[in-house]
Amino acid sequence: MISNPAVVAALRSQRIELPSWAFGNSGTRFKVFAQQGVPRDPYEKVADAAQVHRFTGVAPSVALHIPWDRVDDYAELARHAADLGVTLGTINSNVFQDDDYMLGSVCHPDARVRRKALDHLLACIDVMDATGSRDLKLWFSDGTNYPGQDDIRDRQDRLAEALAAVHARLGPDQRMLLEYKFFEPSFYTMDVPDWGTAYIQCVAAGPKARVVVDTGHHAPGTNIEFIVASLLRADRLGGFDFNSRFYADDDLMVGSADPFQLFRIMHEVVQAGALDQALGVAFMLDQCHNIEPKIPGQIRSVMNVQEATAKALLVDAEGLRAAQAGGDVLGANAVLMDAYDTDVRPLLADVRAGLGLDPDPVAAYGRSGYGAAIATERVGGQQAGWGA
Ligand code: LRH
Ligand code: MN
Repeated sequence: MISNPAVVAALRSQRIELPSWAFGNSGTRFKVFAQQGVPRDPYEKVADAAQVHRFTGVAPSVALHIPWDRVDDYAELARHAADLGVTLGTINSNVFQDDDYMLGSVCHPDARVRRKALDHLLACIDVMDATGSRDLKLWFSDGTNYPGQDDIRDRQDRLAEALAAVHARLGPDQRMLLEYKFFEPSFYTMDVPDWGTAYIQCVAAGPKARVVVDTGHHAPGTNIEFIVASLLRADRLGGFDFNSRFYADDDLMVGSADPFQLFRIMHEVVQAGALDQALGVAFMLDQCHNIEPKIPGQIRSVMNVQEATAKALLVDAEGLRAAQAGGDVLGANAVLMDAYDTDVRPLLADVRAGLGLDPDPVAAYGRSGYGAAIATERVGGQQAGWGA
């Protein structure tokens, strides 16, 4: 298959941001399994993320989570990252792990608690100033568990107040990305449960506010690509938290549970020209490798996004438009399925060869010995996890 130069170029310039927390221990309420060689601090997390970029060539930035990635000197951490050929990316706030937030953070009935939560969000912007990050990602566990527990509209007013204060604090080139989730840890209402609520709150907050689509945060059967197309049309898609799931927010490797869904999502992205970084859509992974080795898991995940993107780039856009315009239902569907059914692995091997990389990143990482080295070197200390 002759690789189309424009497709190859688009794939070579793809940028997928990695989550620092994917390199730490993670699990469920039943058990968090510790793994050998897991990082003990943000410096080691960044070093592991740099390995993913080393073998894929398309993952040059690492998102941080505060306070999980708190350090004394963020500029020094940014220099450490630069020495390893990567940058520090999106800053994630965390107002979901403090006893004060039992009834919510920015939506809490008590103004003192809301102030505490807002102060954390503003402190995360100070971190962005130090790391040079563009985006602040806001996910709120806020919600209620029982009908009547609190007033739904009052909580929306409280949320809007906090988002307005965050928006006002942002620098000229900084943005805030609001992430929604339909349930968990709250089980009756989540204060940002869906894209509509996130969109309403972003429009109210201001032009620097955009919506994040976490692919694990929808009710089963939700047509996520419809949401993506709608947010792109409204110029309010800030980015993705990519992962996949069979049931709930499983945070499994993107594309592993439903590669066809990932393809349909990337089809909407490509059709809208949103692979172009100029449109400001951030492609981030948000995953937990509870039982599988973490660095190879991230490498495989990046490859899954590349494969879905490559297939989306191979869609015969003209043929599709013609079939759609002609009401040719089967013809239009066939155009899409032809692209989806294309084996793009040779194309991606070309892309990697052009970047001076091994066509098989997972095997190349295995041969590098890095995994074995960190397993022996990283003894003692406190392994990183979902705790500060
Ligand atoms: C919430 C979420 C959010 C992060 C957390 C690690 O489920 O998707 O994006 O802050 O996971
Ligand atoms: Mn997420």
